[in-house]
Amino acid sequence: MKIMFIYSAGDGFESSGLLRSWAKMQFGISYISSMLKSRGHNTGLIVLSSSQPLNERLIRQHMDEFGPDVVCFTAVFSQYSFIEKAAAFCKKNWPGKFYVVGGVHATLNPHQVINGPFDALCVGEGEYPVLELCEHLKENRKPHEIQNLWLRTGDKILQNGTRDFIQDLNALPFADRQMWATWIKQDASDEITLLAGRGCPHGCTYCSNHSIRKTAKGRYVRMRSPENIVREIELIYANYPQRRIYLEAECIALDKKWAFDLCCKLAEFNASVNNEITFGCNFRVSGNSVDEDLFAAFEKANIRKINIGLESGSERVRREVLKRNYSNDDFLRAASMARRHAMAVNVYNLIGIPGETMDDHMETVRVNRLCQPDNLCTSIFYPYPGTELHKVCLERGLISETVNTSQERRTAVLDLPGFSSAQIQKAYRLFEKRVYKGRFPWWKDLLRSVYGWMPLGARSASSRAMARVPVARALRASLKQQLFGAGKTPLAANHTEIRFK
Ligand code: B12
Ligand code: SF4
Repeated sequence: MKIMFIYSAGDGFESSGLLRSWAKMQFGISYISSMLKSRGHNTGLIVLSSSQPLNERLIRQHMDEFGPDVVCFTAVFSQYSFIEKAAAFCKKNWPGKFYVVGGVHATLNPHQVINGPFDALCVGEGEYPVLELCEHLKENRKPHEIQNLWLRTGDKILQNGTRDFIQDLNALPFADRQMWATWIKQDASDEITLLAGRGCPHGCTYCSNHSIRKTAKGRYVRMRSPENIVREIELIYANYPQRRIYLEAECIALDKKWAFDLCCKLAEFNASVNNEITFGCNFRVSGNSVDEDLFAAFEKANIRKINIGLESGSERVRREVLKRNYSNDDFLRAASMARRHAMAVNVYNLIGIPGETMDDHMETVRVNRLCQPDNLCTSIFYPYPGTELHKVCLERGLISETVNTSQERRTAVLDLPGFSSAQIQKAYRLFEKRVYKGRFPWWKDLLRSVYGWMPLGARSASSRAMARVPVARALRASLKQQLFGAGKTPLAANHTEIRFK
């Protein structure tokens, strides 16, 4: 069978229409595709930009050329309305195909999504359900009892139950990177992502994990074996020029024994090659994860970048609203430990959380000032349907049933009693400036402010335009270096030491 995947993203595109980096590759459909290929099916991919009008010409070209039997769509909440439009267009123009949708949004909101232009939707993991579906269709059997799939025939909807979460991730073929090759800009200095595990044991109220966990039975937090991960790294090493790999898992330290084993294997791998790989990963601060031995193991494994979520600097907001129970001191210890072990520290922050006040936000600024992250990843809180905080927002009348998805995480959608939407927007704009204030000469602060005022579209358009001119590109790189510092961090002795860039 021929299966076409259709993926969309709102940003991250070059002016050429290609995705800017391998980090933009989506794992879900890549795993489904490799499973299908391993059983002799043929797969294709179309990548669309949801911030542009639907590119009908591109869809026509690929649909006609490939001639799929099944078309698979994937969407997170904010991509769903665009994907629905794309599916309606396809269904109208190629009526004989079988249309399936999956991904986090369909998983958490199947009752809404089944009313879209699809023949089936998938709740949860799709590798085996799509494989079964294709086998049925290949044998001209009407798809019927396929666990995880909701099937629509006319007005009738058959809601099958879900199978257990896939327990042995090592049994899956590696994610299909080949399908993305013509859709992603090729750049040897880029970072390639690799999925090291699935699921998270924590219950942060703004994240979808606590809801996804309830959609099936079986162990939800699963890690691939270190040996299996290294086999994929070997393949990447042999087939791609990139020498930076991001180990995607909700947190690298969810299982400390596993993390130590993985670090040993990564160090062994690096000792066996001429050109070492540097790694990056996510780290969630929790009771026992801030461990000197573990960070020493990260250093030996050549982990050089760590993403840590602070989210809010207010311990009250973290504990009572976000269900993230650790102290600011734990967070700052983790950041300084990472620095001591030669890692660049990227810190994730949220602004405008329900229950947050301006004072709470200034706590977030204060903690970030103490930490002086190498990079700030800042978002305005956005309530994703299916999460606990989305329910809270509805109950408190902070949002209506429909939340505007344009400018997700960049535009304030809440107007809070102690933090108005205008204040949230301003806090977002000034965040970097506040965190790094006084650490730079005045003219760098001024440039940062100008940059902060520029709408995002203008920022990326100017960036893209500059990238096309070699002299401007060099200037931009030097300016970025001046403003944000180099990737590698001087090693701070402890968190009270503030790094002047
Ligand atoms: C890694 C990651 C990314 C990576 C890679 C994306 C990816 N999914 O591979 C990057 C950085 C690109 C990314 C970007 C974004 N992400 Co993200 N991401 C994740 C994370 C941490 C892991 C996803 C993952 O790889 N899981 C493992 C794979 C195997 O699972 P999967 O993708 O869900 O796919 C399986 C099933 O869903 C299903 N499936 C998926 N598609 C299809 C299609 C068909 C036809 C079928 C049958 C089945 C099926 O089968 C797959 C294989 O088992 C999740 C958290 C989570 N627990 O899901 C957030 C998460 C998915 N991201 C989220 C968001 C909001 C985003 C962004 C919008 C952020 C932003 N503003 O830029 C973008 C959207 C990108 C896009 N256009 O879709 C939210 C979605 C919330 C929601 N309810 O919609 C999540 C859940 C985190 C959260 N806040 O709770 N993300
Ligand atoms: S630790 Fe991260 S991935 Fe896990 S529930 Fe919290 S926000 Fe989600």
